[in-house]
Amino acid sequence: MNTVNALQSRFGSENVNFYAGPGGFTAVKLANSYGEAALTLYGAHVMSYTPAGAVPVLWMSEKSMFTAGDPIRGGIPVCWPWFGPDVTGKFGGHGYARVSLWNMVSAGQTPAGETSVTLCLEDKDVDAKFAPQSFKLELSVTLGATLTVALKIYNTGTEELAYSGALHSYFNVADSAAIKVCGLEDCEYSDKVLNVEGIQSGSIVIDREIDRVYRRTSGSVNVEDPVFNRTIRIAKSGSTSTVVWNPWIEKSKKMPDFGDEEYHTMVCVEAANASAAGDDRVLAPGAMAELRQMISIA
Ligand code: TA6
Repeated sequence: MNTVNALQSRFGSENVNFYAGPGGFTAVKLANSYGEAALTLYGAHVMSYTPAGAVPVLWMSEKSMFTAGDPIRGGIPVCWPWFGPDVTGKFGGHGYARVSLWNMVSAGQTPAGETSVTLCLEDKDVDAKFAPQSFKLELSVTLGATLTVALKIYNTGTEELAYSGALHSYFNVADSAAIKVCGLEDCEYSDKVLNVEGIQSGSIVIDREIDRVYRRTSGSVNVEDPVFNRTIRIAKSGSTSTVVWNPWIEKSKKMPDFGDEEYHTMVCVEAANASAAGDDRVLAPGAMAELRQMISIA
């Protein structure tokens, strides 16, 4: 039972409060001395993250949909078991995890005063049309000096489980044309806009549509925002591919759930297991893998 009252009585505390979120999906707000974050059980989707005394770190489109079957535009979409288009062409991009209803597993406080929740999704919870293999996902969100989002993938079946995925994080910036995305210098990338391969020269500046999958990346990425006078630091583990995306002018106009001018205030930096970078995974029966992103500001 995923009702607000049932979950509040079982998992709620002064730091963990459930509420009727956007679209009527049950959501949960985490709050402590470090700041606030909120996620909806729909897609186990982190919708917001605001460190204490700071400007929100995650971005959410004012035109995002919150309807069953449609992805949320902003926050941290959990893309799994495929990142990018569905190879069969039968389903939408970026997998079914982000359009499925997850279940609460646990909530609690760490001795350091961090607040953590864990949600899960299993093959039995997924619409049969996707014909999911046996799997279990657990998404843990920990609000502390860093927001840590960890996706554990368990192969609960007897066959190998092949997948790709991403934590498709949308970051809030004052002016995307003024930021620098640093940390991917000299990395090879596939440019999905120009359909070329390249090597990153210097930091990334946003002056056009950018949709790049960077390969053999393991370090952190910094989004330097001179207008908000801050740097968003994005570290990761369990990934060797990083995606950077801004739709810019024309693509923004083509997306109904994305305001025509909203490209000015966002950039996606994604911890991925992207097949375009050879970073898709195969999990042996009984094995577990984790994809993790750690977000902080300085
Ligand atoms: O991560 C970048 C990307 O793959 C872009 O190609 C763009 O399609 C974006 O994801 C958004 O995808 P969505 O299916 O959420 O509209």
